[in-house]
Amino acid sequence: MNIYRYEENPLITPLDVKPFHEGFEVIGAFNGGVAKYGDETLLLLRVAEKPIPSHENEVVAPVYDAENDELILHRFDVSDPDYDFEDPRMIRRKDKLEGFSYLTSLSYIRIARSKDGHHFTLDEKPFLYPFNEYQTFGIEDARVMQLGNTYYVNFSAVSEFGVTDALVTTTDFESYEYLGNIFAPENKDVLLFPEKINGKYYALHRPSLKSIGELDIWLASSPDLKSWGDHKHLLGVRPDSYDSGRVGGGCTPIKTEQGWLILYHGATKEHRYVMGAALLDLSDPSIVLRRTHTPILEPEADYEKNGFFGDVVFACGVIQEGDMLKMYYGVADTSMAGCELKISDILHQLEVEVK
Ligand code: MAN
Repeated sequence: MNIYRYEENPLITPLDVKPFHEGFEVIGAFNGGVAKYGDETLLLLRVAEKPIPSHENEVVAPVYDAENDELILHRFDVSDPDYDFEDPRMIRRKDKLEGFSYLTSLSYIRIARSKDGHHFTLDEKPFLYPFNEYQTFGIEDARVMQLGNTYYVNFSAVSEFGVTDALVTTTDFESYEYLGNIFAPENKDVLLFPEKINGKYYALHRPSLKSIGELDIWLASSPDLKSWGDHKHLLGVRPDSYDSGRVGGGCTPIKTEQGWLILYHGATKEHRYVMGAALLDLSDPSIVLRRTHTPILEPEADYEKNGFFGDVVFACGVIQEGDMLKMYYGVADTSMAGCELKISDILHQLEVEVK
């Protein structure tokens, strides 16, 4: 695969972002959804801010209190026998089998704007900051789908109730209208198709199963983008492959003459995240026509291999210019990078790798 990584990479790092909260540090500016708005490229960054502990044995969990509209800091001592502090991203109660009880940072969505797609200026304030009880641990990984002048922005809403997927619309990237939670917990990586297919809207989603099954991509349809049903299993993990551990949609599906092009992330059980591609039937997206057997993008550059959580490339959007895709992607759960690749090259890779 011919990939041109931008020379300015990483395009945005935590050092470029002034913390919104006093006494916090920015530890991540990554996994940004992408939109073309007027003559600008917008990245809807996930900014993760971590409270600076008051002493070295302290771990702090920031939690948004929806009732009083304020941020509360829960302070823990690393010697607390009830909790496990090993994973820097989270605090686990030891009597819980899986998952986490608190996160060590609060994420929200802040916009970076650019005229040339390479140099970005950060907004001073968040675009989406937690605003209800489903978002008390933060808002993560926004994706953008444009229908006419309206942009549909969906994101992971994280709270003690789980990770759900919520939807807002905006026409100006300043104000928004909330349409509610569109997928129940635990679900991530929801991608809305950019047009109706045979009278219905479609979405990719990734239920995060706990008892049986794998972390696979599903397809759902809807009459109105709010109520989703007719769920079908679409793309599963594959043993001994780059996507043996989990898969999840990355970019808004791209319409090509050969089918819907899906750019998704796949990870191994060891959490190495790469980008793969699949092609779905144009008039029935539940039919998978082809799928790559080797990644189209994998962590190679230093900024992709090293960071808060290394060995991760995680695309959340593209800007399409004819055959060319400008793909923006989170690197190492820390920063944002950009690259260019051709749709025709991806389709060719899908062709030669047919099973
Ligand atoms: C995982 C990681 C974290 C994220 C939580 C909640 O543990 O992706 O970065 O904050 O899930 O979504």
